[in-house]
Amino acid sequence: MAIIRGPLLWLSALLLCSQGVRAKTVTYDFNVSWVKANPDGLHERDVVGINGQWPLPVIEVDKGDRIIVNMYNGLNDTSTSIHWHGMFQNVPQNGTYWYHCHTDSCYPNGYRQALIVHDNDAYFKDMYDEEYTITLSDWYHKLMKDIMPNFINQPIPDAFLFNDTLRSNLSVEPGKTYLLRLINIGAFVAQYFYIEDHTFQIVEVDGVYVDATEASTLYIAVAQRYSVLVTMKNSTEKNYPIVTVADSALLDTIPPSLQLNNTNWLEYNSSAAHPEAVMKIDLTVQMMNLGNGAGYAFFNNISYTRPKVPTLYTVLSAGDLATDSTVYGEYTHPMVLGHNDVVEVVLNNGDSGRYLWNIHDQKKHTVR
Ligand SMILES: *[C@@H]1O[C@H](CO)[C@@H](O)[C@H](O)[C@H]1NC(C)=O
Ligand SMILES: *[C@@H]1O[C@H](CO)[C@@H](O)[C@H](O)[C@H]1NC(C)=O
Ligand SMILES: *[C@@H]1O[C@H](CO)[C@@H](O)[C@H](O)[C@H]1NC(C)=O
Ligand SMILES: *[C@@H]1O[C@H](CO)[C@@H](O)[C@H](O)[C@H]1NC(C)=O
Ligand SMILES: *[C@@H]1O[C@H](CO)[C@@H](O)[C@H](O)[C@H]1NC(C)=O
Ligand SMILES: *[C@@H]1O[C@H](CO)[C@@H](O)[C@H](O)[C@H]1NC(C)=O
Ligand SMILES: *[C@@H]1O[C@H](CO)[C@@H](O)[C@H](O)[C@H]1NC(C)=O
Ligand SMILES: *[C@@H]1O[C@H](CO)[C@@H](O)[C@H](O)[C@H]1NC(C)=O
Ligand SMILES: CC(=O)N[C@H]1CO[C@H](CO)[C@@H](O)[C@@H]1O
Repeated sequence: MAIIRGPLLWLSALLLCSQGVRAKTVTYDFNVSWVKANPDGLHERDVVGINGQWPLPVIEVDKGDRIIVNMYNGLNDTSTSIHWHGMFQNVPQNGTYWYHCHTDSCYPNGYRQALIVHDNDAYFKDMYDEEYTITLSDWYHKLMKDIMPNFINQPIPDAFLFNDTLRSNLSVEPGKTYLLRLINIGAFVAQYFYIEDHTFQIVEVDGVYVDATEASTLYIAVAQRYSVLVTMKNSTEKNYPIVTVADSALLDTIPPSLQLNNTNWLEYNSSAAHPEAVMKIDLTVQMMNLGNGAGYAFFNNISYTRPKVPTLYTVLSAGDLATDSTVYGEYTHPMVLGHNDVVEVVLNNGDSGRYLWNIHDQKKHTVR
């Protein structure tokens, strides 16, 4: 990491050295300056651009290459730097990394991007057809210099970006396998990542190859990277939501305008519908006896106790607290849903008996 103070200084950062015969030197000239961007469509702001552009360039090289970055600080008001996250420098490495500013909490001003070191020897090299790099991040409408002096706890983001935008389409072809390189380049919020009806194989974690491990959801903390292999379905009738869910446990308050769940799409067919992510509730029904010897019905191993005040009366009388699940009484285990939400309920009978299931006064659509 080097710090540039004078606006006329150029910095040369030598990143990797190699002994490899096919290795090459890749040179980038980065003029770092303020540019305008509005990645969430909600607010245009100053962001740190490179050569007048934002999103910033993804650095892509091959294992063993030497990277030389000449950086010019064209920011009119501040010092700056570049940090090569996860790179030891002078040691050949491969995999998924990122670069970011490391001066005065500056990187959430947009000065962060992926750095990919391709490896022809990777054990999964022949297991995919194409690759995509995708960044996740929490996004702020204010400049860091205006946020930093005013907060005691963590700041509350204004949006969550998917590759520096929202609602994007990853164009895919049926039957092909894609390597997705996922990087959380955010300031502090971890995010869940899943693709409806698709599982994947994790092959790299933070620049280290791992035995291919099947998973359906990832939890990606800030600065973490995962490479996953995803095989497409053979049919092109439907598009599938790629869902990111910000970990609300890390946020002190959640303003109603903050969209924690965001939908992007695996786009098999641009003319077909682009469905929104739906909330999924898995329920396993079982009958068991409790300590008093009596039989009870259980959902996911939790029995139900009738509340003192009937639930609908509480809904009508609780006002703003109606969406707070704790007001319905202990052991009633309510699930609070949003108005007009579409919810997928997966109902498993974990018992030897047969049971009917009724949802009072709701329209339901059985899919299977
Ligand atoms: C860097 O970019 C700024 C803003 O676009 C421009 O004014 C300046 O001349 C550039 N400087 C160099 C050395 O390229
Ligand atoms: C630096 O340039 C940005 C973008 O052009 C501008 O918004 C800001 O006011 C300038 N700051 C100073 C200290 O000149
Ligand atoms: C993500 O953004 C980077 C930078 O703009 C771009 O190079 C890359 O192709 C994007 N990834 C996808 C999947 O579109
Ligand atoms: C993805 O496709 C949908 C449906 O065509 C469209 O509404 C959306 O704007 C597209 N996203 C982007 C980033 O172009
Ligand atoms: C797609 O078709 C190929 C060839 O028939 C088959 O091997 C593969 O299992 C199918 N994939 C899926 C996800 O059904
Ligand atoms: C794409 O979707 C449209 C609209 O649902 C459908 O009519 C068309 O047959 C689909 N195309 C392919 C190649 O599956
Ligand atoms: C986000 O999605 C999760 C899981 O799908 C769900 O539990 C949660 O209620 C959703 N939250 C919002 C604000 O939509
Ligand atoms: C219920 O408890 C049993 C035994 O403790 C456990 O095997 C099972 O996974 C639990 N099921 C759910 C849905 O939590
Ligand atoms: C840091 C790291 O994961 N390096 C890997 C680079 O690639 C070779 C194989 O191609 C691995 O053996 C290294 O572990």
